[in-house]
Amino acid sequence: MRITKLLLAVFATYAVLASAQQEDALQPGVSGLPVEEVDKLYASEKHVVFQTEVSRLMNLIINSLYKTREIFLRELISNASDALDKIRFMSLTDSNALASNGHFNISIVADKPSKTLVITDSGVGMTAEQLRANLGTIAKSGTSEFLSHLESEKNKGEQMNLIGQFGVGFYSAFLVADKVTVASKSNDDPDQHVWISEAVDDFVIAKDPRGNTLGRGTQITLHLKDDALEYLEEENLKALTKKYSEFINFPIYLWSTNFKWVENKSDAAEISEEANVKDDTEAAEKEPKREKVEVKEWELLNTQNPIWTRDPKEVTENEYMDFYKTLDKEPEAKPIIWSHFKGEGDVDFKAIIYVPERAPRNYYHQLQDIPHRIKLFVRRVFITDELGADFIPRWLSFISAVVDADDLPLNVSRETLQKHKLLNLISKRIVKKALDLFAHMAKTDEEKYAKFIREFSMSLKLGAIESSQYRKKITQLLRYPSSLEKEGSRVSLDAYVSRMKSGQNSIFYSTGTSVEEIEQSPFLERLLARGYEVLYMTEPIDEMLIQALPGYNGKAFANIAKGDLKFGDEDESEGETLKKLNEQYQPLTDWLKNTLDEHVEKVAVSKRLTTSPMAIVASAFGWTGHTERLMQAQAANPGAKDDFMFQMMMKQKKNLEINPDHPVIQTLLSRIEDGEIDEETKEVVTVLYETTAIRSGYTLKDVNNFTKRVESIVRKRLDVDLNKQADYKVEMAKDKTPEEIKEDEEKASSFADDASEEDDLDDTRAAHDEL
Ligand SMILES: *[C@@H]1O[C@H](CO)[C@@H](O)[C@H](O)[C@H]1NC(C)=O
Ligand SMILES: *[C@@H]1O[C@H](CO)[C@@H](O)[C@H](O)[C@H]1NC(C)=O
Ligand SMILES: *[C@@H]1O[C@H](CO)[C@@H](O)[C@H](O)[C@H]1NC(C)=O
Ligand SMILES: *[C@@H]1O[C@H](CO)[C@@H](O)[C@H](O)[C@H]1NC(C)=O
Ligand SMILES: CC(=O)N[C@H]1CO[C@H](CO)[C@@H](O)[C@@H]1O
Repeated sequence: MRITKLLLAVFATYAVLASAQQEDALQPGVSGLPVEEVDKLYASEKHVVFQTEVSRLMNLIINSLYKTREIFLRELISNASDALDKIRFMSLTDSNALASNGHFNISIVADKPSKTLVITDSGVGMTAEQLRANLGTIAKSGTSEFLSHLESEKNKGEQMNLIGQFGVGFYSAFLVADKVTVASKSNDDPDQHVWISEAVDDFVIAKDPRGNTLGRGTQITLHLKDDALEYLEEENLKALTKKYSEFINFPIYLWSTNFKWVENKSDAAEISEEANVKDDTEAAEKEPKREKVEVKEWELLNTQNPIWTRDPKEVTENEYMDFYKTLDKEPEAKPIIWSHFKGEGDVDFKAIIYVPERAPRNYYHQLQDIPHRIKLFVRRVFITDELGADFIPRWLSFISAVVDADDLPLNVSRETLQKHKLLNLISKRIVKKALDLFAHMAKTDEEKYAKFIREFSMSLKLGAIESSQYRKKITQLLRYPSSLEKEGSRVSLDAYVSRMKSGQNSIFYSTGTSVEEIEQSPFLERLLARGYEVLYMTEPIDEMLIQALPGYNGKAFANIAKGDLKFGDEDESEGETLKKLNEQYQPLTDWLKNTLDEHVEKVAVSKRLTTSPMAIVASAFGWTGHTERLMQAQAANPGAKDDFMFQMMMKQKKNLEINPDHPVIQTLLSRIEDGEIDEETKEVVTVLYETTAIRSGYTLKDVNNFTKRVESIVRKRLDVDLNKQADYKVEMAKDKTPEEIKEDEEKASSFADDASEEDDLDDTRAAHDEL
């Protein structure tokens, strides 16, 4: 009992001493402007109103991110890290840049008595003008649209993601603080200034009454809300830093309390002085040898041994996954595979490249200006993350990577750097490595690879089109569903070629919007019946890809809906047979050509069909039904449909093929031979042609006439007079009564009132917040 009491007394003494000691030991640069001074300035200085967008943004952040408010620390640390990156980059060409402050660090001090959390960096700092511009306005164009989008967004995850991408994370400080003070000193401003705000409406900027305490850098003091005092606890700060900021490249220090065991030897007095602790209780008599002493000191929170410089064998899977989060801005994104490697030889570098599990949001809509996720370092100094499409071709822009080059000069500008030949070499290595990584995945993990293909086959196809250099390698990576393996995208061109039949010289493929649609196509009939495999191409980009590919391993691609179909095993007798059939059916083909002259260029006996009476085939250079529909969809822009090529291709007549084994065709032939052709036969044949067009993937140019013809056939079949019209009676609708007119007008004006009332509401809400 007595001992406990004594211990308590001892601890109380420690606590008092420790807090006294904290003030003593803290360097002047890392404690915030005292609260009284802040209040004095805030009361006396002129208030500047925020740009409307900033107020809106702050409201949005405060109202929507409450549940994840701990991210404020990540945002402030990453802002500090950016500022450090900037000054380090500047110092490469300006040796004086560091004279004002030679440190590169981020420090965090939690001060419980004043309820403040102080985050200081020795980064580039801001001038008074920059404070005003950076923390009072949002310079990016399109801010209003961006905000409207965010405000209408229901998904909180997406909001954070977008806010992070917009570089406005600083304002998340107001999630936990009701007042924020930013002191900053830039090399370009003789004075250190403070920016103070209580969010939403306005801020003040004033000369820092302390003078220049930072040397250079920025110090953010959060005056924490009463419900956010948990962020003063060291354990919480450590855990958050570990969770979100482990891979920051600069040391992050926390002013923290640690216990040390001190040996009480003969010269005890000296030790006690060192530990700044006096202990003259009786407890010391009972345990004279060792004692626990509380000390305040800087504790390093991150290892900043960059993960890419470490031996891959010593990096855990979790570390790779966590590091990925620093590259990819999507909050939920995960990598599906990665490669950590070293480039050696003509250029030395270390890199980690990651393939994301999913394509980034809207990836295929903004391929032109997709933000690249490649960070370039030179000997661990961050240089840029804006390398652009010169570095990683746009078809590969879905990968994230960190690259640290050994031999690049540090003192060149970012612009000249982009054209540097060593960077070119690195770029080539990265592309090659990425392709190897995909190939490795294909070989070792079929399931993973299928997932990858589902997300990125469009990118690979784009790559095969755009990059002649890697075309062969990329083509090997492609996968298609086929008549033999419909599920998923399984069949590689290599597998297809290995399964080809004797004499087969072409890779047969068919295009359509889905596997189901293609399977209905008449073109497949004989090929499948004879056991040939057909690739099913369902992505619009496939058509372009085939045009870019000369073939694969000496085999040409053959669209089964186009031109002459050659199986490859035809012998002379077959040619003879076909010739004879064509002669035999000439009366019918001539007659069909005449009857369908408007649509048809050529009519011939088909080699493709087994069960359908006829099919419409595009000429070798014409558009298949599927292509035609794609082109029509693409020609949605005004004017595009008047394009000469488009018009010409759309008007191009088709080839009609008939099935000599089909009873309808045989009957038609004998009727013609017997001279038994009448108008009705013509009508029926026209309808047959039109349904064939639909099955062959074409759209009808004249749906009206088609329905009329069908109705006429139905009438004949049912014995209904062709000229008899429907007998109907209708009553004319009456005009609106004056009462109805009035009612509608009232509705219209009250609708307008609603809208203005909403605006009023917004204003009152803002006014309320002001109080
Ligand atoms: C961090 O940098 C500041 C200068 O901004 C310096 O005073 C301080 O000693 C540094 N902290 C550590 C732990 O090195
Ligand atoms: C060390 O021990 C001596 C005697 O045992 C005691 O007088 C002294 O106060 C102790 N010093 C500390 C720091 O505890
Ligand atoms: C960069 O540094 C190298 C040597 O370190 C020097 O030869 C070169 O002139 C410098 N270039 C610039 C643009 O300062
Ligand atoms: C529709 O049919 C009528 C009569 O058969 C014909 O005159 C007309 O040209 C057809 N319209 C089109 C667009 O083909
Ligand atoms: C140095 C630095 O990157 N500062 C940024 C911190 O955050 C504000 C607001 O988000 C930016 O405007 C600054 O540029």
